Amino acid sequence: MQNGLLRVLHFEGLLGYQYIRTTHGKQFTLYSYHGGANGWKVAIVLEELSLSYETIYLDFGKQEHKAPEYTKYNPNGRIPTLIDHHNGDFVIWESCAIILYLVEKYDKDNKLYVTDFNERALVTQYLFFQASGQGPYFGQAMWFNNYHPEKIPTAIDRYKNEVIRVFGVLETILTGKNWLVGDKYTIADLSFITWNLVIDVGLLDGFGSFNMEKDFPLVLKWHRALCEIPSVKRSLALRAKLMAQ
Ligand SMILES: N[C@@H](CCC(=O)N[C@@H](CS)C(=O)NCC(=O)O)C(=O)O
Repeated sequence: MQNGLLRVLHFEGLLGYQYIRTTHGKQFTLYSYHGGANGWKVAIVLEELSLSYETIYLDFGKQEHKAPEYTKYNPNGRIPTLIDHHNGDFVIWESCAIILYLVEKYDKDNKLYVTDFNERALVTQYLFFQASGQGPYFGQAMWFNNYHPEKIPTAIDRYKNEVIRVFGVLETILTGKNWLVGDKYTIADLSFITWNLVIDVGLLDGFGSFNMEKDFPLVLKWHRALCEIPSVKRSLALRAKLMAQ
């Protein structure tokens, strides 16, 4: 198990962040939220690259992600944010930009990246697709289905249909291949994992004629294969543990 997963820190207040940031001795500080999808995307890549990091889980209930002590790093007031203490405390946010930064700077063997120029462009294409086409729509589907104070059937249907449409796009892309780009998994594949977890939370159960196994077998196979990667397994197990607390 890598460094970042060994310790889960609980803070009484934001002052603790500054303290831990300068004392934990790891290369990176990752600001995250245990229940969110996007912070785990970064944790998975840090784990895969065996980079040392300390995760600070913000308390959304206390609005810590909107407090100035955090928005001085990320003016968007969302997680994740990564600080690279080996690069002059360089601060970067937006999960796909973070994982691109990590592979470009630290993945010397291209374990999670590719060398060919066109293939790199395709990795970027899929990262944009994930960040603009998958994450926000899957997130809205979860929000309107599970958390919005009123039940608005048109909003629920709109976003559930979009989840199904995106699965359809991925099914087409994966036809005849195992991974999105080239012959191995890259950050492009890893970026989709945490939102694809909606497959197992019953979001689409009973919705129209939706049937994951029948309609999107390649997406399911791809997602299951990604979830079997040891670093992914570790991150998802920690996520499940923290969410159960
Ligand atoms: N496109 C951003 C999305 C970030 C995002 O929406 N993060 C969620 C948690 S997964 C968040 O911070 N939500 C709090 C809020 O919206 O106030 C990324 O990929 O980093």
